[in-house]
Amino acid sequence: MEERKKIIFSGVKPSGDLTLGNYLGAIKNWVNLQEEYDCYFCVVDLHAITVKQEPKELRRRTLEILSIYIASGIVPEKNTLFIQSHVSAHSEASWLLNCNSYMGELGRMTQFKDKSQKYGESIGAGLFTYPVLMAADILLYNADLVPVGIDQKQHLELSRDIAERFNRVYSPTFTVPDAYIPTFGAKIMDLQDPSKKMSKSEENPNGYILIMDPPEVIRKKVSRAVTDSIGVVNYTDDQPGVKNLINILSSIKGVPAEDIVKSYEGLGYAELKRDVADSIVSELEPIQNKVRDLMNDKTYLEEIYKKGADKANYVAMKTLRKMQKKIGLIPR
Ligand code: AQP
Repeated sequence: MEERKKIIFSGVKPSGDLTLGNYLGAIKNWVNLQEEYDCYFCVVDLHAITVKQEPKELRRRTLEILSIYIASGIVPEKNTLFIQSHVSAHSEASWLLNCNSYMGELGRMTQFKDKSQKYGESIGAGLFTYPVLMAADILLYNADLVPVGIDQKQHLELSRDIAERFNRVYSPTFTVPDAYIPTFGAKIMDLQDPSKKMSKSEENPNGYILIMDPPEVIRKKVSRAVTDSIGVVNYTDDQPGVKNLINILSSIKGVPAEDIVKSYEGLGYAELKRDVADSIVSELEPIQNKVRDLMNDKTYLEEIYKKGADKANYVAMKTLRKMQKKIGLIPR
């Protein structure tokens, strides 16, 4: 009998234009995993609306992210590519799991704590329950593995807790998922403030590189990246700006940081920045060209996301029905 392929679920939210952090921490790694796993790659638009979105921009970004997935090398025929809001089971399962989650565990999420500092009392309730929707996304497909950057590790651990609790209370229902954190590029930092992660909702555009930034903009942003006055290329926490540049290079080239450091003996930050900019441009330029082509072919994109939604819906509904039945809801 043919062994079942292990299942992967992952997604990116269209809350802003995607950064190099989203690419290196998530999408680039998916490309390598698609052969070995049965993959569900989702544009998680319901997560994006946890903060205010301009409707027209949200629509554009949703399709652009789908295009970025494909342009980065995710093959639509081999994987299930879909838009989260097209599969209503995500919202329904999220409610059922909300009723099995605790305020205390959600209040401990560092992303919520960080964001609540920014929004204060007017923070949206959706930002509080966001990790439960994320658990629903993952558990509906019985994902074995969830490739994410380090920033999402805590949310994934909560998904595991929620799955284990449901399994204990109502009998085994969900696969308990594992995080898959990439060896290189798991946390790309802000170019202007390397103590915080590169984020698409950051206000200072010099802090991030967008996947769709033109080459000259990429070069300018890298040349302005904050370093230090030490002047020697070292991979150490005392030089967080330089460490971040090495991490970017290491992630794009797939070479360990120590090897990169060795190759800069006797060289300075100018050479390092030049090489980092060159490597980002050569990695992103072909992707950008394909994205532009795909964005001009809305019929093709529609075909992909409709097919994806049909397939995802079938699997997700099966799990949702199981959940409803175990909880005691009467089947129609
Ligand atoms: N800086 C980063 N380095 C490595 N991985 C990262 N990811 C995000 N930023 C970095 C990974 O990208 C995937 C998708 O993330 P998301 O869009 O769902 O949410 P996020 O983690 O909250 O990303 P942002 O860019 O920081 O969005 P905003 O600013 O809107 O909150 C995840 O796997 C994440 O780990």
